[in-house]
Amino acid sequence: MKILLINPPNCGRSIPEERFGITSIKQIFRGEPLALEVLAGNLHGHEVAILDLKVEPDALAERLATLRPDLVGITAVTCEANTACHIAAQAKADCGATVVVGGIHASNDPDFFHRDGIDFVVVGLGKGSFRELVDALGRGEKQPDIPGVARVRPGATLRYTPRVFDPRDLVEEMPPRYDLVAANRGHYTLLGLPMGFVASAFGCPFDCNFCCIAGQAGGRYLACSIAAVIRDIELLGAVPFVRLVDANTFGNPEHARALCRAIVAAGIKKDFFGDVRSDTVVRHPALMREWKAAGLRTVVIGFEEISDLGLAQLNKANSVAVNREALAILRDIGISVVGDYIVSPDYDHADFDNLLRYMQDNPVALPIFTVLTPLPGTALHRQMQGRIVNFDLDYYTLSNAVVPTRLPEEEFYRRYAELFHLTHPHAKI
Ligand code: B12
Ligand code: SF4
Repeated sequence: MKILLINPPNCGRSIPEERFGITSIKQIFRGEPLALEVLAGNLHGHEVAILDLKVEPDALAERLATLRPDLVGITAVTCEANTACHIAAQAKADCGATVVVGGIHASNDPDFFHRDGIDFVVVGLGKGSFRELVDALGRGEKQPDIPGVARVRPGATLRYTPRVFDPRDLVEEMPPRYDLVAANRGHYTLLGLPMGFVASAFGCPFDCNFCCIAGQAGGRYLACSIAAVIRDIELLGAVPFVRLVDANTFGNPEHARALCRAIVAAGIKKDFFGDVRSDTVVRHPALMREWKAAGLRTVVIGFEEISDLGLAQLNKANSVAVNREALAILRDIGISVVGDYIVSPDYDHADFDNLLRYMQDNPVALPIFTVLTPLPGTALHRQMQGRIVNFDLDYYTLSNAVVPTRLPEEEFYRRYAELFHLTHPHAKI
């Protein structure tokens, strides 16, 4: 079968830019489409290509015309969901391909893709289930019943058997096909650094109400085997910086320690970036120190809130004191910190002032401010549903307010933009 896997172009719309001419908030990120490389790894025996529209935004029509794929697979985060539907429609119209959509939005809100132009929606980890689907289609099955795969039948309700994910869904013996995007490697930089992506775990054992990661592995936390992670790091070859893309790289501290030791034992000399919770840092400072020696350069921490009440409202299961202590530990070890903070649409001027003061007292190398967004499929979405006024998923970039702001909108976005101006000049990663 000829299979084309498609990464949508950079998309997402910006209210501050469109309504108030504030252009400084919207950021363009570009990194390799690891999900597609991972899926391709388990499609041996088929002719597989990856089209990364973030690198080649105008290549869709030409690539569909030259490859004439039998099957098109599209990945999408929430702000890419509308674009994924447009890509699906074009793939259908231009070459009648079977269209499959997967990724974090499909996993949390599969019903969104229950529409004409799409044939199947893959919910959660797809490396195993997508292969099963391809095999079933290859055998000529029209309505395969595969757990985790929903068949789209417009007019009927979207029905599927939820998949109970386990380590077999990682299909670890098949490495990601980094080679399929080798020509794009020069474009894959993050924070200006040439960066390769490696997955070392999926899902997260926590349950923060705004977070969509639970949908990735059906609420489970699955760590990849040490051997597979080492293999993937080595497959990246000369790329000097490696982002462990897991939502929670240190979710199993013993496993994380074993991985760190294996990196050292393998003689790997790279700079690593990974996500960690602040309470893990505080509970396991020795682990962080060991990782620093193995090359951990920067950690991304979701601090989210600057008060214990705010953290509790997000079900973060953490405290401001722990956040502060983690920063002190990491400063002492010499690991730099990218900190995520959530700005509520309910912020008034005093809240913005407090956040700015907090950032001065607790500086991080690179703060990232997002606007609290009820992502479809999350507990927060169920809580805030009645307040949502903007349902256009193009705006679900985490930098737009989709519920009314307490401050007049323009004032809200001017203060939001100011957070970046006043804190970013100190960035050093
Ligand atoms: C790497 C990354 C990026 C890279 C993306 C590289 C790319 N695809 O081009 C970059 C840096 C570019 C990026 C950008 C953004 N990102 Co991002 N990113 C991530 C991160 C850290 C890892 C994703 C990843 O590679 N995982 C590893 C792969 C193997 O796992 P996976 O994607 O889940 O894939 C599996 C399944 O989902 C499924 N699957 C996935 N796709 C498909 C497709 C098919 C056909 C099938 C069958 C199955 C399938 O099978 C895969 C293998 O089992 C996640 C957080 C996380 N830990 O997941 C955030 C995350 C996905 N990003 C997020 C966001 C918000 C963004 C931005 C909007 C940020 C911004 N404000 O601009 C932009 C969006 C880009 C745009 N269009 O403008 C959110 C998404 C929330 C949401 N519901 O939308 C996440 C979850 C972070 C978070 N916790 O909030 N991101
Ligand atoms: S925000 Fe972080 S800790 Fe909370 S559920 Fe998501 S990935 Fe886990």
